[in-house]
Amino acid sequence: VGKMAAAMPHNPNKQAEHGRDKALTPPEGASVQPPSRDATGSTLAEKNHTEKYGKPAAPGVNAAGGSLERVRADPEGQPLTTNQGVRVSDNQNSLKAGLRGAALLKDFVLREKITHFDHERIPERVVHARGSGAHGYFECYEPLSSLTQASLFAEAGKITPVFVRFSTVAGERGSKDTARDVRGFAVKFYTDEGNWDLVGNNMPVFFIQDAMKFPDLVHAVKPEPHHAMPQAASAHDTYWDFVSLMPESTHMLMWQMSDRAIPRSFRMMQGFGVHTFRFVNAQGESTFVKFHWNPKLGTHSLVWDEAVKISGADPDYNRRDLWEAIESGAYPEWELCVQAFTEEQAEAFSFDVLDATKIVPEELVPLQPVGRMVLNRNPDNFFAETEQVAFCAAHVVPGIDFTNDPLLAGRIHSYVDTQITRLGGPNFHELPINAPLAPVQNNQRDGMHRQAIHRGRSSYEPNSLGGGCPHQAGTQGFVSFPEPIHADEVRGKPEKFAEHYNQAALFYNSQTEAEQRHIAAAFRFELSKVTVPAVRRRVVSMLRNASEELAAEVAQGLGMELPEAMPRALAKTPKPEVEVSPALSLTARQGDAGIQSRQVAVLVADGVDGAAVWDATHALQEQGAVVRLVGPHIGAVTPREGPAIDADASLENHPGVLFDGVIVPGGPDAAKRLAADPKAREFLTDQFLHSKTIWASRDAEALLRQAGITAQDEELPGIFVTAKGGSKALQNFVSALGHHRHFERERPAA
Ligand code: HDD
Repeated sequence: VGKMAAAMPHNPNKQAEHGRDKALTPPEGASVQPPSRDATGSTLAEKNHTEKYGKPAAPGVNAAGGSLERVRADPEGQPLTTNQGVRVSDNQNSLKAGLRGAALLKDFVLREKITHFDHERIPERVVHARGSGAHGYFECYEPLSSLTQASLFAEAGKITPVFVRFSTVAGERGSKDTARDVRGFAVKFYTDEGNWDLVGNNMPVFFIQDAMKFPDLVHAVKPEPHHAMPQAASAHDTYWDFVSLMPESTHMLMWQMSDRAIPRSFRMMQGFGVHTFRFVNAQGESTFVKFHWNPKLGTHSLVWDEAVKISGADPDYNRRDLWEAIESGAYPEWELCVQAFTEEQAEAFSFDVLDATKIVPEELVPLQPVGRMVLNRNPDNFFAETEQVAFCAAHVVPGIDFTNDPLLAGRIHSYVDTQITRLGGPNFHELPINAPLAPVQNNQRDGMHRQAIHRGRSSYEPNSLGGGCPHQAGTQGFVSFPEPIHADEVRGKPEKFAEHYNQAALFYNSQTEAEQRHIAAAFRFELSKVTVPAVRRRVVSMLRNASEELAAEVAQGLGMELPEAMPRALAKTPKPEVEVSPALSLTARQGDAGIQSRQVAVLVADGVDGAAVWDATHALQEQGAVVRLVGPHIGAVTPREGPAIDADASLENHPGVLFDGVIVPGGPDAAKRLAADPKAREFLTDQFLHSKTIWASRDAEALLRQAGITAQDEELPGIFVTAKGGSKALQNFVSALGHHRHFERERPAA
């Protein structure tokens, strides 16, 4: 019997199992082989090693730390096993008492599999639940030792590995990418003196001044508690109720209602440390510092109508963009800049630098570039890396310290605390993505899921039984900046914190006309979703203190009388140093990358001018654009002459909102087919309304007219209608595409 069981371990009549052999075996050539994993990795992006990825842990380094290679699991050529490494013979059928009999309790293979599955989910982040991550490196330009002893800034050319996570704030883990929201911009630097997390946003200010209000803010913006709506949206009663009672939020509201809240790409947005931090040099001297990340591709955004449509067409829009750019080798890059200023300078400012609702205008303290960050590798596994990464505003390294910003103080507590629930215990620092490259040694012990195997008898300090180790590092370690303090313990705010409108006005007044129009439209949209008129009135009364023009426009858009301005907290408003700052407009940073990684659609249908399709496609690809051939359906399209064209996208699965520009090549038959297709018309209408670049053959005139593009419109910027193709026309298209959008032609109602 024993022998028989070994030869026929399952159903003795295995071949007869219903549908077994044919249904589960893909025909030859129809299965995808995993990429072969050689020493350099499997994908282009993987070939770019970072130290975190490529090297074994140094002796003495935390057992969980160091190289991620150590924990990578590749199934290639491997049999399926249980978690105990026992090979699984049959992954289709549970163990039963007879083919039609009851399942057996002793089926440990089934039970292990189901039990593990039952516990696959962990709690999502209470805010910033939806995010996308990438690996890369930071490179220091010049030694910054006069300002800071932080080792990552110690030498020109010094490389420090990083992991970055971008996120929306309010939406749940599965929510859309293009919600109107702040974007998180969190960077973990694995420096050789420990991890530094710069946990910032794509906006340089915050809604509130004191961490005491953070739970209130988040409760107000999240879906309302009784019916859990709306998802990933601030356009609802409780949010506007709260912010309208918190006039300190006015400045942040300007940013949040601006196009910055709907970035075209994570790769095209700025990042900010928000708070004022301290640099501390080796002599113990401190300088205040603000951190800025400026994207090489420039700052570019969507327009609202487009964002709304993208959320249906591709809810993963920003995540996909980041992933595909890195896979294709178009590595996103940012320059890190600092604004460094002394406490004495700060004393003289009309605002308080400890107030996170205020910026330090660049005109007051210029930006100093200190290094660059390149993201060059996608994570191997979303959960292990992007989901389990734990950022913490308290993670600083020698040379970087806090200030007394009361919002920052709460953060120093909150981030570690939240991981204990989210990641299930106090040892989350040992997860490979969180573990530092620097050695970890201390007497913290045990707890859920401990990985390190601590050796020796002593887990206390001082000790003599362990040779006194690990010993404290004295001045070689992190020394908190010894800020002198002479004060009473109070609950309250300094007086400058009470001025809420100067910088809201500064922001609004520094925007271009189109940006101002979009801000007014955003307030109108959001407040039109508010069902309580008193809340709408309170917001508009607040706006009057920032901009009468904006308040009037919003009031008109909401069909309401202009209310009285909200009383100000300060009797006398301090005069701001700067009243207009061009750097605050998105147009200030257009980037220098031309059309690299821009998405262009070439519309194709039977009868299209094949030569024109390929000329345009190849020329654009040469300049780094991503070209998709979009047809009425995917697959073969028959051109006027030449071989069939393989459309890789369709008007249905890739609508116009997913592209930065469109080309409609010649071919009267193709043009006629497209003009008769409502989806092609909508494609062009959206491209036109969203101020994108359009180049169409004269053959496509009927399509243009159907899309609402008149003969006069053809004269507008970013629209080219030509009888023939040719390099001049192509050049015009490329240079217009490089401008991103042509808001000059925007119709005010858009
Ligand atoms: Fe926060 C996550 C950024 C104020 C408490 N925050 C979180 C993330 C970012 C920020 C980017 C996501 C990190 C990731 O990708 O995992 N938060 C900010 C900025 C703030 C800010 C720029 C203001 C300047 N946050 C703030 C306050 C508190 C928190 C005042 C609490 C007192 N934040 C959290 C948190 C989160 C978080 C609850 C949720 C998940 C996590 O930490 O890991 O602890």
